[in-house]
Amino acid sequence: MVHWTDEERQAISSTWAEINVEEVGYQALARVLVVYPWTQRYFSTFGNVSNATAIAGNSKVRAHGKRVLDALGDAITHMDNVKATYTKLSQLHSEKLHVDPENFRLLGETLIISLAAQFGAAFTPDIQAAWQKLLAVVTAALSKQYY
Ligand code: HEG
Repeated sequence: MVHWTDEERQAISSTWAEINVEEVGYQALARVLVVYPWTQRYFSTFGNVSNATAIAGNSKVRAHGKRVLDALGDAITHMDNVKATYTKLSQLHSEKLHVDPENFRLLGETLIISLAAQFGAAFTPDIQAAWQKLLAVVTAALSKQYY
């Protein structure tokens, strides 16, 4: 089982308390779509996501960014049990959505960049380390039901 120190729990909960999940979710997802353009193909039902301007005006991207961050909130609520929390979500991404699990890691990286952009110097190396660890746990849990 993953061990979390009090400092790590505090770093994550204090950051989480200060973010707007819709805005940060949108920022992270928009960066994935622009920086790693092959991810656009998973969102063919969302209409035009082919460039930064189209993505900025796409309400489905915004809604989905919020949904992803709400799911991340479930992981934060269940930090000691992320694998079980994500069993169904992992199955969905594997069996129905056929999302290559490498993309979970990429979204984690763009989320880190979105947090750094919001918090600036307050996003210290220690706080980043706690978030990198959480996102590694999330990525592993979302990848668990792939075979
Ligand atoms: Mg996924 C649906 C969470 C990364 C592509 N994603 C969903 C849903 C959730 C979710 C909660 C809705 C599930 C449902 O309908 O019951 N996604 C989620 C998390 C993360 C993630 C927590 C990573 C931290 N997803 C992710 C990535 C891609 C992707 C990296 C592709 C590059 N997700 C994807 C697609 C859908 C979902 C295509 C279906 C969207 C739709 O049709 O509405």
